[in-house]
Amino acid sequence: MASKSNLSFETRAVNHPNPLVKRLFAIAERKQTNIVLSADLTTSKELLGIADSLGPYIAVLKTHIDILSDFNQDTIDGLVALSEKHDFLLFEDRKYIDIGNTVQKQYKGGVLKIHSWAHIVNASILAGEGIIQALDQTIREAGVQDRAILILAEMTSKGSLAIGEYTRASVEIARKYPDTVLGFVSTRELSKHSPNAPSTEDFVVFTTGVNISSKGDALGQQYQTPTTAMQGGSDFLIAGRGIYASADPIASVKEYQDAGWKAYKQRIATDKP
Ligand code: S5P
Repeated sequence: MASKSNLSFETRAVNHPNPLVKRLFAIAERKQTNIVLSADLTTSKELLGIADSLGPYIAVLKTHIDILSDFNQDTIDGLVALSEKHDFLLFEDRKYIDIGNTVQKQYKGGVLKIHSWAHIVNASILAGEGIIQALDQTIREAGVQDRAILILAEMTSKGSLAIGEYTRASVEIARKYPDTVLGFVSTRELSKHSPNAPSTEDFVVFTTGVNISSKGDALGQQYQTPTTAMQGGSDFLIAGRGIYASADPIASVKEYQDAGWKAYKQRIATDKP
């Protein structure tokens, strides 16, 4: 049994080998939040505005940097400054999916230079292990301590094919890169009952498709609540429109923060390994 989800972030941070995970858990405990704001805004002004106003209540800001109509270096400088001001990590939801050689160029270069500013990126293993090898290599070559990868092991959209063997392979590949793969984007904890899990293993689970008041959208998105996500073994809750598109985003982010933190506290108080 390798589930660590019954332990507090503080305890997990002590034993975790990855410095970025230690930092993430420390941020969560310090700010008492496990909310990842999916800030899918389309102008730099809106993105930086929401990051500044909601920054105090979140652990991570997730971006889709390629949806900005006016992306430029000031956008990046602004995001980095706000991540320091409000003590949150930056997660670029790039969902890399190509051969390793191409992905290295997409990660390091282009106009977006994602490696230079995003603490966390995610990738699909549809194309095989080479993609993780490529991202891992780039992170190692740069020699920085604060870059890591999440494997997109499941998806929330209706009819998703990221299931079964694909999801199992995601876990197997993650195990081979313990220094740079910190966990998964998935709807639930994946490695809990896995017979091959080493006892030290502690993947971090980021769960998207989280919304308190909606079940889904017209384009196939499917939601669960903060409470069900946490009961399923999630560690960090990714929420977008439920927060930024509400009438009062500050009130909403506080509501998600309270729900997520309460469910986390309940889990560590009651769950048994
Ligand atoms: O399976 C997934 C994986 C991701 S990263 N389903 C998702 O919805 N996402 C992302 O989470 C999606 O790209 C979007 O940025 C966010 C969900 O936004 P919301 O507005 O539906 O909460």
